[in-house]
Amino acid sequence: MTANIHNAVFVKSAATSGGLIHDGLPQIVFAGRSNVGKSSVINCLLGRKNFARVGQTPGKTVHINYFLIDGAAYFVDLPGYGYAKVSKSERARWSKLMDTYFTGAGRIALGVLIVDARHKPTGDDVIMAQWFKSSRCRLVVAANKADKVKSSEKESKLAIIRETLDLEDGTGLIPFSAVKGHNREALLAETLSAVEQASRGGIAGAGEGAHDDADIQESRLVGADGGTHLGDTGPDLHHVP
Ligand SMILES: Nc1nc2c(ncn2[C@@H]2O[C@H](COP(=O)(O)OP(=O)(O)OP(=O)(O)O)[C@@H](O)[C@H]2O)c(=O)[nH]1
Ligand SMILES: [Mg+2]
Repeated sequence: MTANIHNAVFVKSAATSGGLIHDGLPQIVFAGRSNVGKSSVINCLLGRKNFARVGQTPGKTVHINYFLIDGAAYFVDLPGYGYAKVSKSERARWSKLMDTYFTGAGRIALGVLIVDARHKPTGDDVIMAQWFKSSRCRLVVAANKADKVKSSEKESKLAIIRETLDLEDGTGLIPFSAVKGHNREALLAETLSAVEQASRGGIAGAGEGAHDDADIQESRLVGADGGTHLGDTGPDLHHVP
């Protein structure tokens, strides 16, 4: 049975690791830089306006927001990373939250990494892609704001994104526009198929306990305070060699 995408309800906003949901339902996780359009992509997929909140100001989504889709799966809107104007304590809070989310929380049925179609992915994007790969979940990359890229430049921009993120041949890279709805059907199909697969009990090696600890250790991030964190949302990320 395909989940009804129009039956979506906001469930909760988690500000601390204690608030994370681990109820066994599959989770579709949307990650990306601050202001890249994560909330807009969710709204676009759900066919709703301003359901997940969208802001002109980067850093609008500062908590992990959960939306329940037809009682069958969650869409998870992660706080954006890479926004400079964030206090150190706030950054540390985000880091801890993301670290807990990726290392132990929930069944990630599909990671949707959203990057900017116009630009080469940042170092933080590369690290986030590594984290999804380490989680062994299905991954799809949406190159959002494709409406701002000239058609003559689309292919070369996509090639740069694929190369920089070192995507496997089988990993989907979808040029997307949350504003125009461009390729909404393609991303939706990927999402619904991941939900179906997860509901049948096969999350393609992902989910709790399926992380490859060695891989994760390799790509662990450190925050500004030097502690080991995943997904420090600020600009002071370093890849631990
Ligand atoms: N042109 C264009 N603008 C977009 C697109 N998607 C989002 N935007 C704009 O980009 C800005 C940020 O969008 P959000 O959806 O709030 O981005 P976000 O990634 O959720 O941001 P944070 O919650 O701060 O991490 C808004 O002004 C959107 O209208 C798109 O496909 N094309
Ligand atoms: Mg947002």
